[in-house]
Amino acid sequence: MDTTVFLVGFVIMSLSSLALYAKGSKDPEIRHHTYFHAVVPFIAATAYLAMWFGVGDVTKPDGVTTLSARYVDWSITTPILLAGLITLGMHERGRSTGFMVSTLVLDALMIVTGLISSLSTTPGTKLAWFMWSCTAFAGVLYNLWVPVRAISTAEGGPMTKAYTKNLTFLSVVWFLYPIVFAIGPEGVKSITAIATAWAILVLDVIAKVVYAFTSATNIEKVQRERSGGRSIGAIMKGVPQGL
Ligand code: RET
Repeated sequence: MDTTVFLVGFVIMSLSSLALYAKGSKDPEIRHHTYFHAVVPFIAATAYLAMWFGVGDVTKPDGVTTLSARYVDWSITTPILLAGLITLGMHERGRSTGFMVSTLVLDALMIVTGLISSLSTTPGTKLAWFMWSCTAFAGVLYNLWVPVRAISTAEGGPMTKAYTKNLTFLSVVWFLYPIVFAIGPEGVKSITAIATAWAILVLDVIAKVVYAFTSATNIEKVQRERSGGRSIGAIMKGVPQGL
């Protein structure tokens, strides 16, 4: 079968995602719909890329091929479209779910396409999936650094400082993962598998454990500033039981 259709689908979907984001409303009252609608074609573009490369194609004995990437696409995009519609039906309560959904979806796509890059055997395919994973990663960082930070800054106060500190830490550490991947055996093979395993272990400890501690310290500092230097425990002691 001529697979050009899938390449055309990939190009249309990725450009549409960009256009929907660029043209969509940034009005705080309705911009979550822009996020819902821009992330849907990004998912579809991922599925088309997969279909173009034949990832997930299952050919049955009768010769009929099931394109499983299409079903993965639909199983993620239909709930997002419904979430947008239901938010509208509920008179726009829970508006910030747009940022949450699009960031989490891009994050999941970053990991899945990274896995596909790792499993790919031809250099061109490997590079394409790596680049697409990096694109999803850029989307995650964009959401965190631009719209979510703008909301946080508009709110002001110590919580904004804590958000920016945690975000800076997370961005620097997460940035190192694709670099280790690229230079390791799954990429250009400049470092050995064991060196990669150690590097990822160090990153995992920093991203999970050190991040958890520093993030908790920043959040607790906010609570102390808000409650005039008293710890949450001390405040709760003065609160009548049952509240
Ligand atoms: C891959 C390879 C392809 C390109 C990119 C990647 C990014 C991975 C990241 C992983 C973060 C993992 C964390 C785990 C902690 O629990 C998949 C390596 C962009 C950012 C923080």
